[in-house]
Amino acid sequence: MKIDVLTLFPEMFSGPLDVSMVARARKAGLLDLRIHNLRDWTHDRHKTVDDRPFGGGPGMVLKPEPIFEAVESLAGEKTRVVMMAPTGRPFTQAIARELAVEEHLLFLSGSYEGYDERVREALVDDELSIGDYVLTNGGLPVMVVIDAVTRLIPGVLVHDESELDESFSHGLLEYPHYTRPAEFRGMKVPEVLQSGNHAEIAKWRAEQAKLRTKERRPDLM
Ligand code: JCQ
Repeated sequence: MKIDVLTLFPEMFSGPLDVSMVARARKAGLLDLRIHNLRDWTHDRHKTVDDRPFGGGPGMVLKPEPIFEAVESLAGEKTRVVMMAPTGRPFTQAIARELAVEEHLLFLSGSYEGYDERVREALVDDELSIGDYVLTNGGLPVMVVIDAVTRLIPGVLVHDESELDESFSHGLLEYPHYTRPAEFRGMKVPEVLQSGNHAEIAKWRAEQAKLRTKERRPDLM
């Protein structure tokens, strides 16, 4: 898969995408990830990317020209253009699965008061939100989506069962996990997990997942 990111803060992207599974996917050639500075598509001395809003009011708006030029130079026939913004539709595991089968994604990472509306109208296929809060720019949301999508690219996840097992894949929160020691500072691992009875263990885990979901995320049930 190829992923391009268009941002005003390319420095933000070194670190999170250079470690763990995303780094491995890149090194294995399963993910070709490129970060681009929007200012590279400006033509004036000051590399201007924003301007005052028509109609007045506070804040600045990202002007359309550099974004149109950037998207036209980076996007092809098969590109899905994704914009991150609090006004987008909520990003979910189902959307991550959808994006993971695309050939080419191009992310627009917004900032200030956002984009000139004509960018949305003419260029954007998907506007996504990672939650109901406002960040200073779309860098972190873009990295969240890239992380969630990368682990679903065929060949990236080595334990292919873990995706099936995990929270949200079956619509419930995950059951509790334990490892050794069987007793730690007086806190004991549930007896059933040490019983070796796989049917009982599966039953206990299913119950726990349901209980947890009912308690913490009734909206998922
Ligand atoms: C994404 N939840 C919050 C901030 C404007 C495109 O316009 C803007 C984008 C941002 C960054 O994204 C978020 C966000 N999901 O704040 C302001």
